Amino acid sequence: MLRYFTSGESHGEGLVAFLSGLPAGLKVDLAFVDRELWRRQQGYGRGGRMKIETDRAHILSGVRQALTIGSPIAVLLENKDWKNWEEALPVEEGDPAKHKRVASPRPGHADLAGALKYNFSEARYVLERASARESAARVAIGALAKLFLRELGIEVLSHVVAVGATSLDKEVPWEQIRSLWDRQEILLNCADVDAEQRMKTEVDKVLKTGDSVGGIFEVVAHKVPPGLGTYAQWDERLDGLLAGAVMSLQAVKAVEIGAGVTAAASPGSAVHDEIAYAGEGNFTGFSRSRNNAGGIEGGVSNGEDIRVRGYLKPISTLRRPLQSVDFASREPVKAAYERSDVCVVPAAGVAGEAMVALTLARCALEKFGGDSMLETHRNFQGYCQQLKNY
Ligand code: EPS
Repeated sequence: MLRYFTSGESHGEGLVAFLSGLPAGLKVDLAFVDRELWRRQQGYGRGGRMKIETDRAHILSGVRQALTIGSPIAVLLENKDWKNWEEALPVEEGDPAKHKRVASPRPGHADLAGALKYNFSEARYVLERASARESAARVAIGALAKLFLRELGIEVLSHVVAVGATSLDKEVPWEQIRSLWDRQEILLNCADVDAEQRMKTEVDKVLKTGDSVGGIFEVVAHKVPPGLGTYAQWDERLDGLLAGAVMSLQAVKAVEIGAGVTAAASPGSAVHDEIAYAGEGNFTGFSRSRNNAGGIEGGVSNGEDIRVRGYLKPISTLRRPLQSVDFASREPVKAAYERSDVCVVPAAGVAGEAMVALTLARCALEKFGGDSMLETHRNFQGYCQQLKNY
């Protein structure tokens, strides 16, 4: 079974991610992992931190001679900014005068809820772990999940559908999403250049006013075979697993699969994807006229592209802060401000890809199993043959 978790503080020495359960014999392309980390750092509206950090995956265990060996994988991402924080966040007691308090909680951030929960007198430790910097660790292991899925012919990528009030109203075909990956400069990772310019204007507006902006990213998983996930038990449904995985990302407040949001207001005839039999196709001879289901019916992948959207609230650290309360005096004050981003929609999309890839890799391993890639391939090909013969 594929299991994963992360540790690390935003301004600590580094982030660590663990991934256990990948079969042995998977080729690990470190340049690919680092490019995924680079992609997460891009986008118009990111803050000064991204100029400090150049995230690189330092694999500590589980990979030898460029292949997985079936043992748990640990990945370290160093925080270059740590040198500026060693006295503020020491592991040992250190000098309390050098600790950096977060004196008033930011509305929308975890600050107040976290301080109450863990009984902290201020929000420094809450900020450190709740920060979206943690998503870099997920992207590192998500890249390994992507390498595994690629072996089965599955690819996972994202694009930006909306920034603030500017949105793209057409479905973007896979080939266009795929071509975004080749861009050497990432503005807002939108497939439509005109819409991307309008999205940039949305970011410029909030940059001027000291505000922040949210948006929507869409993750697309291409060539997923029918049959991942199941309706047999509530917690094994693929849509539920994907929704939970994407919702777990910092700042995501809603998740949509396929045309889920507009479908709620449409008649069934305008929503459901009619079925035809063409005799040949990706996995079977069945085909669909459209993909409003987002590649999942009854909690099971149906062979169409899987489409999952993450809706991001605007970043909650504001240069022109909202009203809050001082933790110590309980007097009304402005919320704390610390260097931050104003728009992270493209970056969140890359983190969304990681979560979708990890979820699909887990479901694929549950279905096909295998301790070595040879065994996984054999099982996968046997199933694909079964689908062809259906
Ligand atoms: C970061 C995400 C944001 C950044 C952070 C790096 O974190 P948060 O969710 O706390 O707003 O602001 O950088 C800093 C904390 C900083 O020192 O600038 C990321 O995605 O890497």
